[in-house]
Amino acid sequence: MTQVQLEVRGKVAVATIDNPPVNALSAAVREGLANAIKSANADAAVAAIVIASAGKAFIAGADISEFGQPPAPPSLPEVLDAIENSAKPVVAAIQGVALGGGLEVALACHGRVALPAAKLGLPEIKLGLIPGAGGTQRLPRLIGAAKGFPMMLSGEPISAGLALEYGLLDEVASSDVAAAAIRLAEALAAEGRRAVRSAATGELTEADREVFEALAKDALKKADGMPNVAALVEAVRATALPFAEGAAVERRLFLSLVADERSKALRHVFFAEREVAKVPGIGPEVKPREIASAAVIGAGTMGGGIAMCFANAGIPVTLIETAQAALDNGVNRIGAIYDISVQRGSLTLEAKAQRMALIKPAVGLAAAAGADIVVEAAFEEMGVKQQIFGELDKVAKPGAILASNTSYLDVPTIAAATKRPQDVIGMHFFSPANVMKLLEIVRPAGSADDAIATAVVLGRKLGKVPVVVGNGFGFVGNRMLEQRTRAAERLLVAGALPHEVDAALVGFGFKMGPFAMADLAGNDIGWRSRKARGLKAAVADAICEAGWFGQKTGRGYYIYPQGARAGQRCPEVEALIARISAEQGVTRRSFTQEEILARLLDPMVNEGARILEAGIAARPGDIDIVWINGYNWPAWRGGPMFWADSVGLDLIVKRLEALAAEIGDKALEPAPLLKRLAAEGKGFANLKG
Ligand code: T1G
Repeated sequence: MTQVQLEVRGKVAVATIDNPPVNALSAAVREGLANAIKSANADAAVAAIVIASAGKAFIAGADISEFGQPPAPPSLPEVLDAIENSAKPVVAAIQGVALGGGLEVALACHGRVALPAAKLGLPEIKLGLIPGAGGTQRLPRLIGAAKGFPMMLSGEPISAGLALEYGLLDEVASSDVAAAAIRLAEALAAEGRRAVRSAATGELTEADREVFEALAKDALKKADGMPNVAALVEAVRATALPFAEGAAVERRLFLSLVADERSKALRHVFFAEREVAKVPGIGPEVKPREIASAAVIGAGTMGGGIAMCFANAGIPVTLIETAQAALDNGVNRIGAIYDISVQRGSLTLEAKAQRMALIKPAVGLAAAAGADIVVEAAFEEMGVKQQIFGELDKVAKPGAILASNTSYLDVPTIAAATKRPQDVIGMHFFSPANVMKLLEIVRPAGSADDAIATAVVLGRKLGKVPVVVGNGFGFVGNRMLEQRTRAAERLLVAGALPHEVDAALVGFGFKMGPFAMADLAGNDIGWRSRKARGLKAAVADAICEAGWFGQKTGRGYYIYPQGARAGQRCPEVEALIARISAEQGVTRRSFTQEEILARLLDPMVNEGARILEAGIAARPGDIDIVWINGYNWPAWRGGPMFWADSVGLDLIVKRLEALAAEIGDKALEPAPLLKRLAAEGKGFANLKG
């Protein structure tokens, strides 16, 4: 079935794109559009043409899944040239989104009409690209670079109203956008004109160029090494050339970015973020439960942050503590956090008041009685959690979902404290809960499918990226983080210093390295957890035994003079590390940044393979999404499993085998799945969820 239907209404040929779900510009759509323009121009009864769409979007852009495939003709620029050079005027009828190539189609038209709710944008920058079908040439020529460049740099869509104001639209139609477009097309034909304002021939004024150059200078400073920002500047500058030459500059830059590893990683993340919403075994027939109210147990840092998530989403939430003083502290902390947003101008005082009004403080679990979902965020100790869930079982209403925010404890053991294990799940938020996007939804065997479906829908409503994970120590993120933490400790004993280890990860693209992160979070947290599990870490334990808990004590792995945020190297810590190496009979040696990176990340990838073997994560992409949204793995590196594929699993297997032999730790040997994929010359990408 062709994806572009052509019908003649009066003297106007209407080409309707129909390529569910979002009318991406597949090869069939491009061909259908080219044929529609050609046959409409050949039809003497036709005076003008309208490009319309079926479904919820005008056009969501080029078909991202086609990138990296051999190009299928006609190319999008060829189709757009056919539209622009059509002897008969072509008008775009825009409903829903006109994004990327979709807006570029509209820009090649001779007129543009949209519904009030339409959104128009060029988001290519978010995929590590730039517009590749004339957008960098036509948009500035139509609305100026002072407005066009920021639109392409942010990648954010604008409303139909603003687009009209900019001159990007000729009309906003209150309803029936196709009829309005037909009227405009007929008017252009009757006047013998082809374009309201042609996007290809508009010239930028000198003043406009000056504004653009200032914006470009600022953008280049903040580019963070991403090549597409410089490419965007170069392409927009090329609007000073004749259109065809400028378009050639844009195409060259675009094609080089399509081949860039960073863009490939961002395109992988685009699809992985959508795949993660598909939970194996839970289809659209599983209806989520209604969540009209919530309760949070525990008003500490996590509980308060979780309560804020509900309030921010407009869901009334009862915040419960065991004593009034702790409750007051929790509520005051929430108010103070909102005040920071008010001071920054990202929240109005009125909005703060509305959100605070949605948070109902209460002492005692009985206050959870009416809630549709209860999230427990109490002390990370199994006995405490079992006591709370046993109580909740008595007070919570039938059908309420009982979720624990535990970061690594066994959820079925918690569920066993109730008579309703099917309603008990994990909802692992990441600190600060009101900021971090990741939400691990722990799906223990025996949990009800609709409870999980509810948590996924609710997670998205709370503005999170929900990832359903299996029950198992540390679930996905913390289980892999533990591998990196152990690896970092081993590196210190073997000869590296904290700042060298941290520099390797910061150089890779993380915001902070493991030791700066530990100092920020508090070294005593890991110390308490290790003691509870009978684990040892010579350097980390010695740091804590000295009371060097990190920023909160003015020193940890680093020294923080006068509470400075950036730590300085600490000679006492480095002497302590050298002493521990000697005690362990280790002859210290230096490590390159590449060696440090491999020793930190390979064991994480290995643990990811074990997580996949155990079915704790459904897909490698889910693990990537966990690390990007929960631990600031740089999105343009694609996540740990994508990165492993880009390194080559055979090389990772070799490095792990050598490391395991050097350390004498069999746990570091490559997981069977990793060895199998490497032996088959495959990557994690070959595993389909
Ligand atoms: N290509 C291929 N598939 C796409 C797609 C696209 N551009 N956009 C969405 N999908 C799929 C998506 O994977 C999902 O699939 C389904 O559609 C619904 O998406 C030459 C080079 C349009 C706002 O970056 O922002 O044009 O999971 O869950 O929440 O210069 O999708 O159902 O199988 O996101 O309603 C530029 C990307 C491309 C826009 C709809 N365009 N898309 O959001 O649904 S590059 C973009 C979106 C380009 C040109 C350049 C959103 C949406 P499945 P969804 P949604």
